[in-house]
Amino acid sequence: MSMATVRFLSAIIGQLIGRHEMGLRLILGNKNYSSWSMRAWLLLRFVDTPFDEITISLYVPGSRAKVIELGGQTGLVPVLEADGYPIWDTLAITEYLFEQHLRFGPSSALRVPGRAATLARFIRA
Ligand SMILES: N[C@@H](CCC(=O)N[C@@H](CS)C(=O)NCC(=O)O)C(=O)O
Repeated sequence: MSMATVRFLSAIIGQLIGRHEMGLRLILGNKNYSSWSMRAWLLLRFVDTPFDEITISLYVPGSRAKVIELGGQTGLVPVLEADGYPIWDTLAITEYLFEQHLRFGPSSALRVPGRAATLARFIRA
């Protein structure tokens, strides 16, 4: 059983027995080279919430396998592990942080017609 599976199962068991493992962990590449990593990191800094960082050396043998081992299903960074659950896409990370910190994000006028589409423009601009 992989470490990612163990973490996933222990998070579910923790929820079931009422032990809630809090915390955010961002798995990212070098911010100088990985703009996707930088975006997720900036969003986390922007919402002003504490998080741990794990930096992975990208584009070397085994780097994708390392990310997969840590829970990122595509092997790409960034991955945000939130309460034990890996969120492995920048847009999904953005949506999660938006749900947790409603003050962050585009103004309500910009949210229609589709929040995901709007957020996609917001982070990819
Ligand atoms: N759709 C992904 C794209 C992530 C992505 O392309 N990450 C690049 C770094 S900027 C990566 O992990 N590259 C490593 C590789 O290709 O092995 C997202 O939005 O997070």
